[in-house]
Amino acid sequence: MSFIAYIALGSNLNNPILQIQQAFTNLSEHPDIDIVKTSSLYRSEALTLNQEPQPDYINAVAKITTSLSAENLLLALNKIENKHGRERLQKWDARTLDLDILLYENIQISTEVLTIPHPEISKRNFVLIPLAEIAENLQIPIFGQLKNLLKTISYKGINKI
Ligand code: ROI
Repeated sequence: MSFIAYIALGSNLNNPILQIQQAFTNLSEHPDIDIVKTSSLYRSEALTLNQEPQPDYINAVAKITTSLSAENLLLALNKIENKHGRERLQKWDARTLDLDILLYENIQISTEVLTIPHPEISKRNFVLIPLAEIAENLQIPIFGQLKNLLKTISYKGINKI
């Protein structure tokens, strides 16, 4: 069986452009993951808690197919993050690499470790704008049409690179 999923990539430490490019390579080299499409890379102002300053992020998204369950896909993504020296300090800290499952088929899951669709998907321009580049007609469980979500976000502070 092969399942469609969308992954968000983000980095704002240690050469973020290279981190994202290498993460695409890591995903494509995984035996149970195939990349179908990748978005451009975007430079985006950090969204932070209490506007504490952080370096800009590089963000992108990928459409993949995988034989892994959502839980095992998360474990595979965590392994790739760890290869990139990701340290889990605090939720809103700067990071070398963040890989989030945005969507997995049309499932809805909410456990301690995994919530799909990603709960912040509808608010984040650095997710929705690259997603629109590769899947403009996407229908997102709970949140609705991507096209409608795009009408509600700011286009400031994000640039395709
Ligand atoms: N801000 C931007 N612009 N991009 C991210 O990927 C990102 N990731 C995060 C927080 C700290 C919420 N801010 C971000 O985890």
